[in-house]
Amino acid sequence: MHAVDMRRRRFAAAAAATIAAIAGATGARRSLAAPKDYTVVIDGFAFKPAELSVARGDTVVWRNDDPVPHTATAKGVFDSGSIAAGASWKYVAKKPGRYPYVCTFHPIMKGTLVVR
Ligand SMILES: [Cu+2]
Repeated sequence: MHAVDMRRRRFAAAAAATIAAIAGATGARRSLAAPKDYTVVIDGFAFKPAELSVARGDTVVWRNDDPVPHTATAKGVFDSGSIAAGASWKYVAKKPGRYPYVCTFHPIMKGTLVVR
């Protein structure tokens, strides 16, 4: 084997190791921003908090503490359907944006989900 080929091989191996190290560091940074869980409590015919800001990939749980069913409905984006008294509904935020939502049974109940 020629010396030039050996040098080329060594260079390729070093480059591959550098790329692997960069990929590893990037992976570590990503895991620091692990998805979070948030809860919106439905209580007294109100969403609490009324406005919630989450990152894409985070999970939002609406928990109905009222004695009657409610929904969390942002037309065309998400719709819990009827959440029975004492039950909850889970949604994973997907697309960044600002999404006002209502309870379709009691449209005076309003909330906003902001996805960053
Ligand atoms: Cu309601």
